[in-house]
Amino acid sequence: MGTENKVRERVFSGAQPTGNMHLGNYLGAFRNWVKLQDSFECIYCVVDLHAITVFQDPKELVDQTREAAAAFLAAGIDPKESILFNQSQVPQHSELAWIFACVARMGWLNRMTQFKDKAGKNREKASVGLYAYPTLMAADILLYKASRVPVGEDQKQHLELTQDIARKFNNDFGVDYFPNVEPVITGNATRVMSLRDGTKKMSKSDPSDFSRINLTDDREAIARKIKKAKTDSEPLPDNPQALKNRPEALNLISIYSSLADVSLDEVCGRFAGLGFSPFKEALTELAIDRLGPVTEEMVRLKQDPGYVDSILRDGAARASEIAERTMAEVMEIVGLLRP
Ligand code: AQP
Repeated sequence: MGTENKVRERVFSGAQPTGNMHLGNYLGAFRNWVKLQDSFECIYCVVDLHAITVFQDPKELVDQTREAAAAFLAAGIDPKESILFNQSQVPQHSELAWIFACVARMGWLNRMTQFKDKAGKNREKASVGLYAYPTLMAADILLYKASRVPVGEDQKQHLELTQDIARKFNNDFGVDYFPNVEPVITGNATRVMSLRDGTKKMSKSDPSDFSRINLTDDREAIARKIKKAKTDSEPLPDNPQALKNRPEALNLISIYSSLADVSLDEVCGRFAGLGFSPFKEALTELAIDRLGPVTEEMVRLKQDPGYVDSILRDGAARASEIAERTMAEVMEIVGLLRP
């Protein structure tokens, strides 16, 4: 069914083209996005303007943008069903972000933990864009008046800020214009952790390639990384509660549970009392089985940039129709003259 026939709630989500898409993006985001296509009008965006809040090599950024779009497609996003585009092709994202920068309060942004994590001790040297990132994210979502946003656990705070911005905008201007936005956080792997350190999020920007499984990794690479994944010396427990102080074990068991679509209890039941070696073998087999079709499609799409570009161009044209309408209405509400 085409998007024009759906009178359903709208879903928006995005991912930054900042490097290799990984298992965390797949389990925490893409796989859930695919499921939502049947029930909602979905808009999925490669958020390249977010990516440049940290310096990106221009030549690499172009390739990374195509690669991110390829990851969406390989995971099962259907570009006929959903709108798939890259953010910078629709300039209204930046326009609305400015208006939201004037609505959001400094105190709200000062509380954002992702900025503190990413800026680290070098806060004075971080870009203004990195600080204002959540106002652009609010614009991405509200430009399409999306009411559901599927994300990993890490984005929850930014979504709360989006809700605050929508409420304040409606309040300040005495309108009931932007909808309430609900985060959709599902699955057993809402926060996939690094394979080298179970207390750190699996991330594209981690300098160690062994910390993550990339969606471009072949079977050998997947097997090597799981084999080398950090564990502890205890056998696997018979219940998930016993994993409380064992972050690496919890991470691997959560990954298994998510890939196999079974509960943590069931995974513990299957492997209770065994060492990590047989568990890792089973996890490797499962990961290769589930990720194989995705990684093969990624490789195929990487060889066809013209096709990926045409999908992004078409998606941007469809997104622009909605974005132009919203922006015209917002400018009228705010009192910005357009003779
Ligand atoms: N480790 C993760 N576990 C579960 N979900 C995750 N997501 C990202 N990492 C994990 C979810 O994937 C979507 C796209 O995220 P993103 O790539 O735009 O931003 P990010 O969260 O900043 O990802 P990275 O890998 O950590 O990128 P860098 O290193 O560039 O900052 C989001 O829904 C996110 O929740």
